[in-house]
Amino acid sequence: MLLAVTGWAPGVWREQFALHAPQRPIIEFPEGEGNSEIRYAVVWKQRPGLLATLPNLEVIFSIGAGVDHVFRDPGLPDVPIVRIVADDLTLRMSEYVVWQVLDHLRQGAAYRARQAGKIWGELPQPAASEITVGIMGIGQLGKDAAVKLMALGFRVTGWSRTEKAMDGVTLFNGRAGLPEFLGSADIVVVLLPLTAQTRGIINAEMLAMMKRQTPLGGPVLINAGRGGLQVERDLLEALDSKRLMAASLDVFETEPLPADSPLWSHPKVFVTPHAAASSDPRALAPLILQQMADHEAGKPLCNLVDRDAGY
Ligand code: NDP
Ligand code: OXD
Repeated sequence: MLLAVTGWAPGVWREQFALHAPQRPIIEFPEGEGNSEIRYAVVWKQRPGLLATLPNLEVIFSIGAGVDHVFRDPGLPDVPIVRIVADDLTLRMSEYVVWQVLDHLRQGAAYRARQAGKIWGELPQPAASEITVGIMGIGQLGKDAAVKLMALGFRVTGWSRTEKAMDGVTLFNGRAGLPEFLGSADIVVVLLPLTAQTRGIINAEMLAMMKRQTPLGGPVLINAGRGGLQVERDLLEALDSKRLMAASLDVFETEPLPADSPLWSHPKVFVTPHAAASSDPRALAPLILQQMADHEAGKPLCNLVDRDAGY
């Protein structure tokens, strides 16, 4: 297999693959170009053009759930692309979503500011049952977050590309369903993939569709999908004009977030460094290896990416 992982320490992936499948030779980028023995490429932000040089490549494995980084390569060979769908990753994302939703519900930012000023005083405390959390992109990650939020008493809605059903969750789909979805959510959690259809979707037009009055004092946005989904200029404008009450952002138009971005120090923004749900090689390398073994045993690959849809 070729390990073509950039922008992420590849060493720990190599260690885990070697530990669980010592019989599988691993070639690590920048080696491997043109190598006819490579059957599998395990990638994160692979160098564009690299995979097209591998004449016997059978499968591309993304070490993340998102595959926009794979599609950045205009010369991508026409072989199946497998992405990560794994309990370990899903649980981490649900932790992040629940953490942020609860922080907004319980006014974490306001209490931290009060503590800094040694101010004793209780703030209004809306109940979870008064809050509707709208999950924009209710796929593998969004569905699990929905279940966990409902267990805490939140009302949950979801928005997807295709029509779906989920117990206890009011679902909307397509562009036609967007205004009602946004207009009924107090907190919007974005867990969309970055595709040609979703790029820049968090823009002034979308922010204007969000609910005006909420029990939290205004609508809240949480984006852990991809930075390319958001137009940061529009987000800042919505925050500064009080159209948006607060935002938790894990992903950014440019990563790492540049030091001069106003988002770093904005009082209404909570920043994490694309860390909502880390891919843990200890949990995920064995799953990738299992798929290779299944493929060699003639079984179908799971978690395949739909090239036309882009996710
Ligand atoms: P899924 O493919 O399982 O779910 C994606 C959801 O988005 C689906 O509900 C899908 O609709 C919906 N969707 C896609 N395109 C559109 C569209 N044009 N309009 C409306 N809805 C749309 O992906 P996952 O849940 O596994 O992951 C989601 C994303 O989370 C990843 O692509 C990645 O970008 C991000 N991520 C971020 C991490 C982080 O640490 N910040 C970690 C892991 C993932 P439908 O159900 O109809 O297909
Ligand atoms: C992913 C990510 O897509 O970590 O899995 O961003």
